[in-house]
Amino acid sequence: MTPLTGTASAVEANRATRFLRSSAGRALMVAMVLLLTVAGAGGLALANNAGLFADRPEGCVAPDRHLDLYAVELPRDPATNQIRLGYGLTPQTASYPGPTMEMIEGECLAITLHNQVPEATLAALRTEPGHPLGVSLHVHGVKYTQESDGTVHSNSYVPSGRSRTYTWFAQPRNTRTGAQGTAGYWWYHDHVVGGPHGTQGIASGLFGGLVVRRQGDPRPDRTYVTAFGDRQTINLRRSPDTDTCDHANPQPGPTCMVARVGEKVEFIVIGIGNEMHTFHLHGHSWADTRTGLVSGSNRALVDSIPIIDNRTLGPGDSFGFQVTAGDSVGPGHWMLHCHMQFHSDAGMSTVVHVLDENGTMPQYGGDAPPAHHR
Ligand SMILES: [Cu+2]
Repeated sequence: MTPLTGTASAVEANRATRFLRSSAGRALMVAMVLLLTVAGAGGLALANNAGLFADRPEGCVAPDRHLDLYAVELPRDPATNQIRLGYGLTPQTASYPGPTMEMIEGECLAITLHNQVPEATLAALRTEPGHPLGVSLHVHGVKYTQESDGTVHSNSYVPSGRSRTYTWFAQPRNTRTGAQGTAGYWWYHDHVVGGPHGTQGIASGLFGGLVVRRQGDPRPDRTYVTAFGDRQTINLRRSPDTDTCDHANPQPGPTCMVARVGEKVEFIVIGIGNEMHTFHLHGHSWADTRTGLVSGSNRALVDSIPIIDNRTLGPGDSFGFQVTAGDSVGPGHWMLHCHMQFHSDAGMSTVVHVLDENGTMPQYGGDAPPAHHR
């Protein structure tokens, strides 16, 4: 806590003490104690009923920001004919992964999830007889109450055609209370579709990345999410479908990772499904820290942090980092792939296209294009 805040608190405390010593203050205090007693008894009597949990975490006085998020059915996967679902800030822009959420520590975010997935689709994905039909929003890393858990047992999911507001709090670090803060690379996903763990929701596309920044963190120019999953997939796709960049007019997106030399590019890496993976990026490396960066000239600190270009990723894990595109290596079609060889051989591979300063897609040397290239 800064000295300024401490001074302000002391003034408040003195003012409160003076008020409580006055007769009006004493009368108000008696009234408040009575009110709390009545409310407390009522709360205990109702505590067995569902739906009476606090709707936001302590520290979140009111949402600072509000978003609408839509869960929709997307066209089936052309390669496997599997059902595909996606989250979007509008129904028309839903995708897998869903929109990247960004928060800053101290911020409280309210997200209203609108379930536009037809009930028949949810029924087709159900793996447990009688399991409720709905979608939800469950988040890692930030704070939320049972009301925003996104699970069936807490009744915090959304039937088809309905909406529900979830509240996330990016609790800040507080050395006085010992709170470690929530800054980091996280993800959000459905926890209801198919069965009580949302296994079918995640496998169908209901997931996305979340970055919580700490005050003063450097901001990237671009952020890409790569979810490593089962069946040797990146964002549920296998090469060549992992990279659909139009070389004449590349449009950044989940299947077109593109940046100009010198841009700060951020990756959010998520492990979904059941298998272990190793994330590897060609031509770039990063510090194995919260941000992928390490600053300062403290030699002992800097030397204690490994610089890596490959990191293991288990189910549910997430990490992220920023790199300078093409730093010292220039433009190129830099591979990004799982380094379990049988995974990469099966198509768990994509490309980050680093363009030159003019935004020109680099040409391949030699006669034959690389194997990943359509
Ligand atoms: Cu893998």
